[in-house]
Amino acid sequence: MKLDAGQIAALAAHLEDCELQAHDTLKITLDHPDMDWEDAYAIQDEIRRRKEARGQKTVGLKAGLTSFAKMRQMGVETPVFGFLTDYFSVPDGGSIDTSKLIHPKVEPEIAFVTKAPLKGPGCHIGDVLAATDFVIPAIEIIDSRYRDFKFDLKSVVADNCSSTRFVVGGCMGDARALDLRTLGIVLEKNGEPVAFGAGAAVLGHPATALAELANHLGRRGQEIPAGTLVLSGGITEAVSVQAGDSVCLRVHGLGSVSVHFA
Ligand code: OOG
Ligand code: MG
Repeated sequence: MKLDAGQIAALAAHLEDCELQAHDTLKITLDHPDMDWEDAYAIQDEIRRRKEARGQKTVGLKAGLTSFAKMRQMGVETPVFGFLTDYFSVPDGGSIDTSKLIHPKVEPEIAFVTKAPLKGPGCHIGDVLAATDFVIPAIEIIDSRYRDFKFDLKSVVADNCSSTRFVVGGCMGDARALDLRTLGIVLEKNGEPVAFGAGAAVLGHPATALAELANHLGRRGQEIPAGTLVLSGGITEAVSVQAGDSVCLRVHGLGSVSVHFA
């Protein structure tokens, strides 16, 4: 680690304040060019600790930058991992107040819910499928706290991977019966199809994202517990939204999930 405990705490407070007050900031690596991966995850962990200390519950985990479309869009090459807090969860068909957000974008995703713990190292797709209770369509809303979504990997990890809201809905799918690679998706904004894809866009198979998350946690002595909701990452590029927009994600055989921005 290159930062001390005081710097970690101050950067976590700064980034969380930006989230809670919906104002942007410059990427933190400009002032801390030497910060390393451990520092970045320590800042994210401190944001999680701050929320939990206020009584907010961590309700899920996420992998991000897992599709080539997302990696190309953001100019990065490695997946990143974050957490989901209780107030991020929006019901299917619900409404999101854009005045609480900076510059939201939506992502079509496949969410997994586990029924057994997943612990790396050595976790692979087979382990993930065996430990999956069901999969379900999800729209993730991301809102980088960095000006114009301009960041590098360490800055985005510290910022809890731009997490802000998520919606799950539609039908539960059985990962044993579905071919998640050919699972087709259509993302609609205001009734117009704006992005298309299939599960294979996420690291060849979306279960790989959970295997990589379990291996990442395993290196830190942690695991994905049983009963965890995990977002496996945007299948297509993220799409900007503003007040007045409605978004619907249709997933082949698993129905649809939608959300409105007010
Ligand atoms: C980082 C978060 C990316 C995904 O699904 O790829 C993410 C960002 O692009 O701001 O959640
Ligand atoms: Mg995402």
